[in-house]
Amino acid sequence: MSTINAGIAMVKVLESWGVDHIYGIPGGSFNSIMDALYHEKDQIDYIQVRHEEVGALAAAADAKLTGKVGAVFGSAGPGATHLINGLYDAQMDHVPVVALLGQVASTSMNYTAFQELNENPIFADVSVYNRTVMTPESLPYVVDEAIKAAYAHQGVAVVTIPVDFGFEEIEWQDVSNASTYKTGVILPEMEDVKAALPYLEQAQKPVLFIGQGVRHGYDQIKKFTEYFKMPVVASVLAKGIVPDEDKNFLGFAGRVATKPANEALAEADLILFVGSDFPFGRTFFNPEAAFIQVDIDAAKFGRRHHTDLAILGDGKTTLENLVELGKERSEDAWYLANQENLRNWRRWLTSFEEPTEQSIRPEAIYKEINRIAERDAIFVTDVGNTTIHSIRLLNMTGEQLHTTSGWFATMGNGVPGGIAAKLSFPERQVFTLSGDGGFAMVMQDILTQVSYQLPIINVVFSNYSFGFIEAEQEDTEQQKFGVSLEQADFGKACEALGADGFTITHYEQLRPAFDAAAKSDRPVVIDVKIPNKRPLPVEDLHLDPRKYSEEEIERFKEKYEVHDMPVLHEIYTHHLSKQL
Ligand SMILES: Cc1ncc(C[n+]2csc(CCOP(=O)(O)OP(=O)(O)O)c2C)c(N)n1
Ligand SMILES: [Mg+2]
Repeated sequence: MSTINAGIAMVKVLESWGVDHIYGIPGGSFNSIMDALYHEKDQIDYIQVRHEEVGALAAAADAKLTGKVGAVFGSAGPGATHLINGLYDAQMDHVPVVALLGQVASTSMNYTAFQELNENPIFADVSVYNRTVMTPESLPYVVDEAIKAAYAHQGVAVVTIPVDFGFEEIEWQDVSNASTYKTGVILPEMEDVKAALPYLEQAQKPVLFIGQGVRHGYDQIKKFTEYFKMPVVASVLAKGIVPDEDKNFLGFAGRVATKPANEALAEADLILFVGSDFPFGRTFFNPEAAFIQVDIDAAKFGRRHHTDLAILGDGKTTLENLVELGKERSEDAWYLANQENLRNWRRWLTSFEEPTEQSIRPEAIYKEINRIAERDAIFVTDVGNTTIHSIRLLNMTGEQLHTTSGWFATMGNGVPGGIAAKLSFPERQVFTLSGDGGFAMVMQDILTQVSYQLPIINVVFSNYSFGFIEAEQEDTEQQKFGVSLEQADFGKACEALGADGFTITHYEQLRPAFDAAAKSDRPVVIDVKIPNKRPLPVEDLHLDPRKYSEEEIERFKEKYEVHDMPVLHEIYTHHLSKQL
């Protein structure tokens, strides 16, 4: 009988599932597994982060970008509880992550030992699998079960490991199920697909809404929108699936959103909602619209809008089937009006790219990012006004990837996501885009980028404010309170951490800094000082003469510098009159 160290046997299970790096910070309760990671260091990279939350957010980002299970650990007590934010991010964006937690030795457990936490209840809510290992022999088995559960339920699997078990010798057995693991797609029933056809025929103002469930489905989406002549809107997590230049891609709905998308959804008489759980449907979708929902998870049907027809099955296949079976629609006023509304919107955005005043607008910064971005670059955006800017202004090619903390929307996901992107895709160019609030939450991990020599371009948008929340305080007419931020020179600070640092206060400095970033083979931090101006609140546009007085409209236009952007209704009416 051959034997093996239980910790090493467990790490080999991780390897069998293709885990090639794991984030964490060691601690006394994790020493046996650290030793196992040392022995397996040629197969799996240990990535030392400077805060466990960064490790957990990075593991979640790995999973979002690759579809593969992300891995992270934390030592008993504080190391473990530091993981919580990243694990919730994985849970809420539905991606597989395995988290290993240190625990005091089995012989000390339940003696109220130093750093001993009852970890299972703490991690119960965030996880789809949550066990404390009970014997050294079961350690590899439990981790295999955990990873299977993480994949099967697209969620977080937590394994708590009493430190002594990792030091034991156990009988060698290959317990991994990685090589036989199977997933499948649920295909839609043809009857359900056929039931959708009359809706498509009768609709006058149809909109396709896609979520991350239609990832890699651009071919199907493009064919569908062009065949049925309808515009398409995406959830934020689906940014990048449809290239931003597509003539029918109206952008995003809600507050982190675009004008053409919100307007189309408010006016639509049919919404085909595919592979999404977009949470704000009841606010932004026309409540009267007919609604067809396509999803592989029946629990999501009807959650966001009354549903006339539910199609249980894969989104891409459903779109393909509809094109095969349905009648082509011809270009109509709705189709053309949405394209025109979109062109106006894009023209309006680009009108701010050139300097007209001394302060630097985000549009000018994104112009630089788009200029130096490689065809397959990866972008990770933090949470705040920067998310609004990224979804509006990143001009993605279709080969590029974008992610953020979509549902949990935790600040501080940018720098960790950048680390994950570069480790998972070392050959691809990586950007992180953060506000000054989000960046300061995790900026210590620029040190991680430095110590692993990860060339990541980190852009900080410094408006000296929790801008996104300041806008909310404005909306509710309360005092601005607790939202202004200390001014810091992040370029200089990060240079002191070992990165290439730039702090930009004038337009002329922008281009050289981005040129240098494009060439650098080291982590770069570009801190750009921007005015504390609120992005156009497309969730509450005061532009429609049917709803607002002329004075209200003028005041709104002046405040947000709106020009040459009639509302969709006006454009549509104009196209209708041309058709007659
Ligand atoms: C961890 C966390 N804390 C608080 C919030 C609430 N919140 C959402 S956006 C935001 C402000 C973000 O500020 P900053 O990073 O400077 O970006 P800005 O909006 O100024 O561009 C806050 C506090 C959050 N989403 N996550
Ligand atoms: Mg800010």
